[in-house]
Amino acid sequence: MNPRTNRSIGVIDRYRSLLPVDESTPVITLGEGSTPLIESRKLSALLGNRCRVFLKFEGANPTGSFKDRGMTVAVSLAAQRGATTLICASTGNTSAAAAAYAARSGMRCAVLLPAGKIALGKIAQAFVYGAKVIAIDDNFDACLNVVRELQKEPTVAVVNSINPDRLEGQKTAAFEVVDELGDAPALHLLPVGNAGNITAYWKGYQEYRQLNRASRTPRMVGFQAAGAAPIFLDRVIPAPETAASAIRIGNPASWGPAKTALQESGGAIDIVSDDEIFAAQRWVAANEGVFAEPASAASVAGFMKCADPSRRCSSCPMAQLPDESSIVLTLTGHGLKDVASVLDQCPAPLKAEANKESVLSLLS
Ligand code: AN7
Repeated sequence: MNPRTNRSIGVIDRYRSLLPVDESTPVITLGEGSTPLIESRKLSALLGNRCRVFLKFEGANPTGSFKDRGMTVAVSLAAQRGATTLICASTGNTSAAAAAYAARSGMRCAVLLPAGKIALGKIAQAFVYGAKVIAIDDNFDACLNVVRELQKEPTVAVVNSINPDRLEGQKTAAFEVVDELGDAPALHLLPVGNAGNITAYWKGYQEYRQLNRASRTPRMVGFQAAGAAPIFLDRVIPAPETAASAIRIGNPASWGPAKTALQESGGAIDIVSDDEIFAAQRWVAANEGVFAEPASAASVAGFMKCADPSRRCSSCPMAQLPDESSIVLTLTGHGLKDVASVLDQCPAPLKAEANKESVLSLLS
């Protein structure tokens, strides 16, 4: 494996020749990318140790999610083109990243959020980074429709993933996986909301294959929350519902490209229930020390489903894996973004007196 690149370098400087930037692009970065790829022997054990399983922990990005990779590219290019205001619709993480990179660049930022449906950490980020926070009494899909109408406004840059610069930045996560493993994995699992990230990873893997930096491309496997599963069900979901608020999306922006990625890669899309998501979130925190937000845990929940012959579907890509294969799961965002959803399920802490005996009696 290659040693990781210096973390203070952002993805534009790490992968400049593969990104749509030039010498005059002002690089607006927070040192995003180069996130940990953590081997999980306990997940490998669920497959009888036939394969090696890795967690790409995107919660380690500067604003706590993978969105920073796309935002550094989108905001740098928006600045180069003379934009003065950034705007996005968001289930939370895009708005946090947009607000931070706007602050860094000196641009203004407005974020359209579905009222009452954003994890508190993400709202706090948008406020503290200085964005104008606009709550819309409707769901994310409605917010995105408003943003689409604002696309033609002069000096405004839309930084949702309908902006192709976002996906260019996000594809760098696939580059990092190959650089670290020495080749592409056999399978790549990730949660799917707007389907931009699965599209971006697929683009990155294909580009590395064409450059001969990888000998193959992985099968892409996406997981949607059961109550917000438009791609799995192949129809728009007008009122999507899931406690994994980041992926509460009924009409994904990158639906078409994601279907292409699934087909071309020989991959699959499946669903996981909210109960499976929260169980997986606790499992990966308690067993591997990695705290990911609920939406991110959809990839762990999905892995667990596919690792279980009694629960996976007949065409599951995990059923046909050669021994020694590598499997990568992206954990898209940090668990600290949404502590309320965890605290809801926490028991009260144990109580002890302020002395050794009292504490020891609780440890036996
Ligand atoms: C943690 O922030 O759509 O399939 O507005 O925050 O590329 O949409 C977030 C999505 C997965 C889904 N995990 O990725 C937004 C937003 C986390 C996320 C997804 C999101 P896409």
